[in-house]
Amino acid sequence: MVEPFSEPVHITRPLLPDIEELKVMLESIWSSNQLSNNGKMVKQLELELAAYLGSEQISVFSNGTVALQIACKVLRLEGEVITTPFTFAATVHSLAWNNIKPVFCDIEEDTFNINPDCIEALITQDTTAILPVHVFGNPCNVKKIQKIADKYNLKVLYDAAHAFGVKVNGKPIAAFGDMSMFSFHATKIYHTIEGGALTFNNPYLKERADSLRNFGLRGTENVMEPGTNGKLNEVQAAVGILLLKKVNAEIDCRKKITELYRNSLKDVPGITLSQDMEGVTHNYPYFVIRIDKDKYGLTRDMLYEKLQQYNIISRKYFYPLCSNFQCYRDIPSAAESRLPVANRVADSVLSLPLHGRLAEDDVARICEIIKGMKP
Ligand code: T4K
Repeated sequence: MVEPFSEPVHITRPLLPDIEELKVMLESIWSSNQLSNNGKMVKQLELELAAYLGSEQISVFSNGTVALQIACKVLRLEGEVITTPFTFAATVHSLAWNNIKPVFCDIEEDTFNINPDCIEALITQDTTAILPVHVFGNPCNVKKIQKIADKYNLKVLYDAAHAFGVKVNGKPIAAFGDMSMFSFHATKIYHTIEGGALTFNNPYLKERADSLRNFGLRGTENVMEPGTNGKLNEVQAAVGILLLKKVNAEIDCRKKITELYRNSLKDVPGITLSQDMEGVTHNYPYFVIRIDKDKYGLTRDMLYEKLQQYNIISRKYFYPLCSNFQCYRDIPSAAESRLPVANRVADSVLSLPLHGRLAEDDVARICEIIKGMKP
């Protein structure tokens, strides 16, 4: 009988910068007296991130949600946008905040990403774009999506909140679509405490995004359009600069833990494990399992509850589906009958603890508990 953990084992713990290095950065900010509004640290961070993410043009923001809201404006999206219901609320809310109608598309059973084969049937005269999400850092079928977008003259805005550093056949994930949004929230593998970024595949878009994050100002006396305040401050940018030096080691640790989980849980009947995709350089942001209640003997919700009794904090990302939120469920495309795969997936997935400081012994113990629970 494996004992419960004495302290909670969290689904994630943030990557932290070296405190002494941060003090040096803070002293530099203090002596400059520039705390926000596109200061030295933000400019340095944008340059370093552009190199890391393989994108010539990048803008950073106070969070990923505001970045996505601004991206919709930059691309002049309106009418209807086709997206996935299997995502965090922020994806769909960003459309709604721009008075755009989300149109929900079903997902693929293996990757949990938008199913490109279901997109065309949802396109109407009002469709202006596709907003796919690289869920859990697994790249969407970028080729098929672009083909559809080209055929119908649609924009593609990727929610790459989970996909920091991911590559497809050596190509950075930011290279696909018109724009991509990355989240730098503390729960992400790379972060600026709160923060986000947009990468652009058209050199003219950055200028407008930078203006929109700063109230629509161009210079001190010109306001071109109604912008918002989406600026990242200098202290958070300093955290970002320091964490960029640590993120590769974090990804390596997470890969190792993912392999431990995979080895230990591979033969458990009723548990399906997430797998690496061919040609993809993964970043291991989440470790997701799927529960088949008939074969495992417990439902996903029962396992979730039981893990809590052992002080293991798992999460049902992404349950409930966005299409089942009260604010979206009356949209025709939100009907459960139109999203059979997404509903099935949302009812059976569970994300287990995964972060760079999670001890190998703890992973082994979590796996023993999961195996021991099977009736
Ligand atoms: N698109 C997608 C696909 C997204 O997943 C997200 C955000 C966005 C867009 C929007 O990006 P942002 O605007 O957030 O940049 C978290 C995050 O708040 C959210 O960023 C993230 N996705 C979402 C999937 O997860 P919660 O509500 O699950 O976080 P919370 O507070 O329950 O924390 C989870 C665990 O992390 C806890 O067990 C404790 C630990 N934790 C958390 C924080 C914040 C820490 O140890 N330290 C911390 O500082 O939403």
